[in-house]
Amino acid sequence: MEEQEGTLPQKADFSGWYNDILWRAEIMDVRYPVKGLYVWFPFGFGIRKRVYAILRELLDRDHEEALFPLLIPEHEFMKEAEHIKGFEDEVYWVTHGGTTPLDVKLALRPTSETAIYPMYALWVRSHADLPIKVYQVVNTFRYETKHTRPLIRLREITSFKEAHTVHATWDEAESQVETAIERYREFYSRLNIPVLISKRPDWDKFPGADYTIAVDTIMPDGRTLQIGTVHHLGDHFSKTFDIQYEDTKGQQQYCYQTCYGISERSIAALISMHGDDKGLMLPPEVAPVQVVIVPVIMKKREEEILQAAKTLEEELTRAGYRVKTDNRDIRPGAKYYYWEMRGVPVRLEIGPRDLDNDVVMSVTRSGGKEPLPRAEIVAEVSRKMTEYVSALHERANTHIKEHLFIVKEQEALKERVSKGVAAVHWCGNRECADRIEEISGAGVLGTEVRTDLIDSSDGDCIICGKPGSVVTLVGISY
Ligand code: A5A
Ligand code: ZN
Repeated sequence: MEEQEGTLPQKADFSGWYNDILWRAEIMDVRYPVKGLYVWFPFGFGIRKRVYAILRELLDRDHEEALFPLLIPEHEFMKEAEHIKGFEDEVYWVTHGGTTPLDVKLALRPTSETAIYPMYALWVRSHADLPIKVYQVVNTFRYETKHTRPLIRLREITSFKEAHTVHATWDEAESQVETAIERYREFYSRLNIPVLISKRPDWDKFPGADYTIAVDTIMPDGRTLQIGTVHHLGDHFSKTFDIQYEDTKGQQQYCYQTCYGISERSIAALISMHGDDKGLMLPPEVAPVQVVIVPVIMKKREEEILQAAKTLEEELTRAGYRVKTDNRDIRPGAKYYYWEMRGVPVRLEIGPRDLDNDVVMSVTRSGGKEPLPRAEIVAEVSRKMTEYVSALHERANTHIKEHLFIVKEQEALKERVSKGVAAVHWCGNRECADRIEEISGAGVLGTEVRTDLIDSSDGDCIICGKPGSVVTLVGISY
């Protein structure tokens, strides 16, 4: 890799920090010559692989993974009116095979409802075929016109996990929505990313859905990032694509459906939530390297030190850790900098004095230096990992608490949303929402907020004063 010049901007300058850390920590190479398309470096892909292993693990409990084609014929894509309206400006079309114009234009999937549901119409025959719970992890294409950003707003989403379920009744689909929300909550809890879950206002729901529940987090600069959505599709698509089952009485019935998705925005949130001025801080579960060993060489005892490092590496590897010994011929300081940037949870230094004392010096990425007895290194590293995960958890929760404000006065709204998310009372009327957005310069994110961070009892609408209004999140989104 190239020699790295300069230093990482402070995290307080979030946008500078974010752009810089992507190449300094070797996550994404942004130099690919098409706007909105980026390259995963091997190190970044190692993180992605582990994050998506968690997602797969959670879904594989009761879903099945499948794979549908990238290309969607125009006539299928154009079937569901709301869905078309929502996506037509964002679709890439394949119009030629070589120099020959195609008879049927083909859309690059912006999402796969119209690829999957014609097949579901063939798969579903009777009530015995239900429910269907299938997911895939694929690339999708959206011609985004808002400012594109690596991992956040892509034109090729490379890591689109979409689940599509089919049920006999509206209620069963609703209960699947709840299951999906719980899975997403669990996923983000494994990554130590606190989330705000709420119901999107009607005008902001997924095109073709009955309703949409969104998962948001708050980025370091106070803006929100939507990192997952769960949609109740009702019977809109089953009527369009003719997905029917024969019930126990021999009657044909339309199915009810849900879909839910997560993209590499989950990785953007991971990087942003936990990183600091020195670089990444990765939860051990997704860190490509969990322990780095840095031998601090003194010429006279070089062999002895390297041998000790090797034994250490073997022992920790046997215990199941992903360990790397950095034997490069560069200054220890440069090695510390390098691995701190890449978010390695625990660093072990071993030099002549440590050998004499039968210890290893440990430095935890969240702070703290401590000599560990050589003989109990596996148990001691495990203790360090636990400490580190608690520190990540603590820092992330503090961040959310410090960026979530209960706002009762219109006058305070604009200032509050410049720093984070405002929780206000809103009566549900569009005019009041418009007014909230006008005053604040932010968006109404959602209602029916599922969090214990704030009191969610009803109150007076911040605009019209109507009593019994629901708590609503307002924020500036990415
Ligand atoms: N079929 C459903 C699941 C769907 O497409 N939902 S969605 O449009 O809301 O997308 C799912 C998730 O993908 C969003 O919640 C968001 O986190 C992510 N996403 C959407 N557009 C994206 C883009 N251009 N770049 C990166 N992630 C994106
Ligand atoms: Zn109102």
